[in-house]
Amino acid sequence: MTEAAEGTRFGRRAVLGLLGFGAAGVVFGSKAQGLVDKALRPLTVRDRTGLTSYLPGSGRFRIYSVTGHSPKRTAAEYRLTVDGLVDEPLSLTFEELRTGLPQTRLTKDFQCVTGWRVEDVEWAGVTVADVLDRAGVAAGATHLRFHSFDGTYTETLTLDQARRPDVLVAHVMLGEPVTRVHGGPVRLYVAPMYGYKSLKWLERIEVTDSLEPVGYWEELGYDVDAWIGRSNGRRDEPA
Ligand SMILES: Nc1nc2c(c(=O)[nH]1)N[C@H]1C(S)=C(S)[C@@H](COP(=O)(O)O)O[C@H]1N2
Ligand SMILES: [Mo]
Repeated sequence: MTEAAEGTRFGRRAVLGLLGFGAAGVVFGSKAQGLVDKALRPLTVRDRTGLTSYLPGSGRFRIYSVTGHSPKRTAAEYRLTVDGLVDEPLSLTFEELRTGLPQTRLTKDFQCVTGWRVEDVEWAGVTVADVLDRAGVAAGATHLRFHSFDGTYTETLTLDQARRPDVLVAHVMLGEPVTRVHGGPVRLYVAPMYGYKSLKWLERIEVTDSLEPVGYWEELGYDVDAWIGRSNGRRDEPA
């Protein structure tokens, strides 16, 4: 079976499986993304009919998971580890993230590097800057590496990028607790950058002195500094 045909079969089955969660579509990470997109078109036509707005929580997002599934972690069992070059490693509960640290709210767009955009999304959570202040960043640190409990996806930011006031450890998206398919209970939201920086199912922030290894999509050729409108050869409006 060709790569494209396999992507088609897997894509359709997973889309059908996920529709119950309110997903509009699923795309799997592969260099054949364009082919997978084509294969999914009959199902994502629902976007244009407006049907997805009746599906709870989906907004107009497309649901992406490079592993092909949505890992599950309840709010009660959730922990966010902050470690590496820090003064004091942290293990934060969902409750601490929701009530024990300063809360930041943002209403901003979400822009995927493949072209789709969702306007005026309501986000809330704790800025990465506030999380870092709690842990204390040790001398020599230059980068953060974010890890997902899907076991595969990673992302990086420089310390300066991560300290911006519009970079969130988010527990609210679309004005509601982040749903499982959108990376709940806790995901990253990096407002000034393309969507691939907004890692879902966040479980660990590692403070390091090295950019390497780069994140999942960067390894496949996407820009490390993913500024909306100023990277990846695209010209989109900032969020
Ligand atoms: N763990 C994980 N995070 C991820 C991805 C992924 O496949 N796995 N896809 C990224 C990409 S390319 C985009 S555009 C957004 C999509 O977010 P959504 O699935 O909530 O629409 O998640 C980003 N974060
Ligand atoms: Mo994306």
